[in-house]
Amino acid sequence: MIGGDGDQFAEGGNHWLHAARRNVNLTLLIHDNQVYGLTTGQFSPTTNIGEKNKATPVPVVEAPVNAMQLALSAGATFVARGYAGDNKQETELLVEAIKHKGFSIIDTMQPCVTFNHHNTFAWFYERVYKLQEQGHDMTNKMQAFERAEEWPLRRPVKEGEKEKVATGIFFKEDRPTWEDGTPQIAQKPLVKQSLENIDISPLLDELM
Ligand SMILES: Cc1ncc(C[n+]2csc(CCOP(=O)(O)OP(=O)(O)O)c2C)c(N)n1
Ligand SMILES: [Mg+2]
Repeated sequence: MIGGDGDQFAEGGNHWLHAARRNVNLTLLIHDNQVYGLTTGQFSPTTNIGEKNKATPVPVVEAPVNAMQLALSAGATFVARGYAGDNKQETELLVEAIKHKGFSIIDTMQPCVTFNHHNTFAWFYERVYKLQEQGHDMTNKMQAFERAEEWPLRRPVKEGEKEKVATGIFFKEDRPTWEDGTPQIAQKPLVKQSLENIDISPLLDELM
């Protein structure tokens, strides 16, 4: 499943939260360019405070969603942040997310070269670091929350301050998937299952 930051954190936000809670075995890839690109650059739920552009001339005052913390608290069992300027890492994350049994999410920071002239490739390049090179324990949910708290900021950036943007796998755990709990649809979906030879008379008798 793929979508933009507007799709996945605004209009479609409710859908994946429940897929994460249920630990449905699917992978959600978010192309996070921090704007509504298709509709010409309006600010989105992941736009940083203080941003402005042609479509949003007044600086953004709203705090952005914290995608990693949202996914962790919703119950996602594989939570990662990618950066489109690092193909090797992105490939590894995609492979691991798809291999993971359960709900996996990768929020990939993918600068919008047309409408976001602040969070550019160069901006990210100076701020990203790799969790997997810093001894991060991806089995520790509280540690994942702490790393996720670093960015995005919920306040304006201070003079001379340089954010730290963690990338890689924040969290991974195994827990039963939604499919594990619904073996009746393991072979084919309900809609494709035969309605022949189903006797509902005992049920009707019980209700009579
Ligand atoms: C339910 C709904 N609301 C609004 C729209 C209008 N709309 C189309 S694209 C878009 C912006 C999508 O932004 P994002 O998901 O960040 O994708 P991007 O264009 O940046 O890749 C919006 C609001 C829509 N298609 N559906
Ligand atoms: Mg977008």
